[in-house]
Parts: sequence; structure tokens; C-alpha cells
Amino acid sequence: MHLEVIGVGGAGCRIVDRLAERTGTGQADGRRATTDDQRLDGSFIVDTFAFDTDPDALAELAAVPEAHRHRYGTASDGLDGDLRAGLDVGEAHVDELSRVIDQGSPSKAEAFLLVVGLGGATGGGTAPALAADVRELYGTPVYVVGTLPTNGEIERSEDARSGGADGPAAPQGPDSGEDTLDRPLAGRNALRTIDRLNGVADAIVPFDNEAYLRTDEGLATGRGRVNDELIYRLATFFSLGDRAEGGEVSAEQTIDASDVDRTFGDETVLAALGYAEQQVDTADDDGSLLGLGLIGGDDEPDVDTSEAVSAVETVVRKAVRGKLTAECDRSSATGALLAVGGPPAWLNRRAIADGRSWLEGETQARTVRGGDVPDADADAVFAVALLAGVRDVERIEELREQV
Ligand SMILES: Nc1nc2c(ncn2[C@@H]2O[C@H](COP(=O)(O)OP(=O)(O)OP(=O)(O)O)[C@@H](O)[C@H]2O)c(=O)[nH]1
Ligand SMILES: [Mg+2]
Repeated sequence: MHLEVIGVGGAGCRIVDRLAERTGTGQADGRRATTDDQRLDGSFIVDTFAFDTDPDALAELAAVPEAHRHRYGTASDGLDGDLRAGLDVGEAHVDELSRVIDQGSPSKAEAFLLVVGLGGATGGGTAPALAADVRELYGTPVYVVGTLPTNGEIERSEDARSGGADGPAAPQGPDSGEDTLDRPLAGRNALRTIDRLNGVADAIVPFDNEAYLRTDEGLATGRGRVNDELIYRLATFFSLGDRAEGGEVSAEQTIDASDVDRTFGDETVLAALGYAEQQVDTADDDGSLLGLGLIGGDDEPDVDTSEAVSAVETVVRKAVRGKLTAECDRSSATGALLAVGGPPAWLNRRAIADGRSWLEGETQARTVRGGDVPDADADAVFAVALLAGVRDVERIEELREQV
């Protein structure tokens, strides 16, 4: 599918910049070297944009084209978590941001993807107005990917405050000092922004930073790796249809923008993405057999059916039951989509169909949309699952209890 990808605020711009970099869709100069095995499929990206109130944060970007980076408002160094200010500046400047988007090719987009850090003021404050505006202007769905704040950001601020009053300084753990960003209002901001996006965005995909950071690791140190994990899932999911169409082997069933849109449904939903893969033997690896001439120029390896079925089953279950972008009640999902990819000989149709039926049983989804993504060059079987309309997102519930 074709997406306009827009980062707003510090987190959103960093994530989108890295996405542009790893897909090779950003500007060539200033891009850090990306080796081939780090390269992600970016065929779904129409344009990338980076919007921030903080000029210094924008100046650190590398891959989003200069003409698509835009500083708005008059704050000299961001809004420092003041969500009210973020809402005001977002509303006041939304037309200006739309004009920047017009410099790209928004009419080619089948949907907009807004990426923000939900704990901040700029991204969180601007997302509701921007989502409403582009939805009205272009008539396309708007999906929001929003990172959820960590305990470290919120707690350390509280420690610092109580430490100041009581005398003793906050304990010097690995989660103190430089590694932790101090955002006392992050939890409250995130909840308010999610509420404001309700009825405006088509879907919100919360990403649980806390769950992706290592023990004792703060965002300042861990965000690069965490962002890469998020980007990998996003690129894999949104490129599903393009990869299936572009490959040498045609897919039995491809996924397009309307499948994604229907899976999200008519109301603003919370959604989660799951991913799993398993390495498999491919003909290319089997140098000995080829060398002996036992297998002629035939590229299709002989794959044992039960092994193929088992590989598909394994990745499907792991994608759904394993770590999601945010932990939630899977059985509450009202829509689901499941794609399985890998070397064509491994994509057992029966097992893929069974995987979809299984997921129907695990959720409230009446039909699980899906497809296959044959890739002759792949050496792993993978599954991507989208669960839409999920309830009880654990981290959101935790934040509700904290504020
Ligand atoms: N995954 C991830 N999360 C981040 C990153 N940077 C910040 N965050 C999270 O995003 C939240 C908002 O931070 P920013 O995006 O920097 O805030 P902003 O939108 O620029 O808003 P202001 O700076 O307050 O104007 C923080 O509370 C963090 O939880 C990042 O690089 N990756
Ligand atoms: Mg900022």
C-alpha cells in the first residue's frame, strides 16, 4: 500500500528519519551507511515528512529530505511537555503543515501514517489536528503510531521532586542521570492524546517503549535499538502487498490498502502488531547436493510437507502469542489480519489457511484477512499479525493507574 509517513515531535521525527534511512527512501547525502542486510523494503513509502517545534531536534535528522522537514511555532527549543501549548500550536499551524505535505505527492497516498511520542507536547498536541485535517483533505484513513512513555521518565521526575524536598538525592541507578529523559507529564499527556485521537484517527498503534527497553536501560541509550524494532515491524507490515506483487513468484492472495482499512474497521481502534520468523533450509544453502549434481538447475527445493506445515504453524502462533507492539487482550480483537511469507516452497497453503482459522478462533474477528508473501531469496518463514480493536492494552491501563 502507499503511505505518506509523517513524524511529529522528537520521537516521531527520529523514528521516521530512521525509517527513511533504512528503506533507502530518504535523501542520499547525510544518510548514514546502510548495509544490505539492514535494508528494509520501502516501496510503501510515498514521502516522509518531519515536523517539529524544536529546530535543534530537526537539525539532527539525516534522511528525511530537507524540503520535507519543517519547524513550526515560535518556541525556541520545543514545548517541554506542555500539552496545552502543543494543542494550540498544532491547531494554529495545521494549514502550514498541510502546505508542506502538498510539496510531496499526497494524492498518491492510500493512507497517512502519523508517528508521534505520545508523552510529548509537540507530537501529541499536533497529531489530533493534523489527523483531522489530512483525513478531510485527502479522504484517506489516518493511522497513528504512538510510543508510550516509560516509568523512568515519569518516576525519575517524581524522585527528583521528592528528593529535593526531603534532602537525599534520587538513587544513582543505571536509570538515573543522562540515560533517562525527564518528562513528568508524559503519562498524563499520553492518555489525553489517545482520548483526543478518538474519533479522529482510524487507528492508534501504541508502542510500549518500556517493554522494548532492557532492564535498567533508559530511553536515551536504548531508543536507537527500540526504534529499529518498531521500524522493522512497520516496514514489514506496510510493505506486505507490494512485496507480494513485486516478487518473481506470484502470491496466492495479496494484501492491499483496503484489506488493512477494513481490518481496522469504522471506528477509531487500538491495534497491535506481532511478528515472528524462523530460519529454514533453502536450496541455495544446500551446496553439497547442487555440487554433486543430484539436483539440476531446479531452484525449487524439495521441502518436506510436514516441516513446512510446522514452520508456518510456529511463526503464526509466535506472531500472535509473542511480543506485540503493546501487550493487550488478544481475544478482544474485533479485526485481524495475518500474512505469512518466505521461500515459496515453504508457504504451505493449507497451513496458512489453518493459521487464519485458528486466529479467528482466538479473536472476535469474523474474518481474518490475509495473504502470502512469496520471496524466492528469503531464508526464513515469517508471519505478521495485526490485531485491531483490542482492549486492555496493559501499558495504557498502567498509565491510567499512575496518573
Ligand atoms: N521509541 C521512542 N520513544 C521516544 C523517543 N524519543 C522520545 N520518546 C518518547 O516520546 C515521548 C515524547 O517525547 P518527544 O517526542 O521528544 O516529545 P515532543 O513531541 O517533541 O514534545 P515536546 O518536546 O514536549 O515539545 C517521550 O515521553 C518518550 O516516551 C525515541 O526516539 N523513540
Ligand atoms: Mg520535542
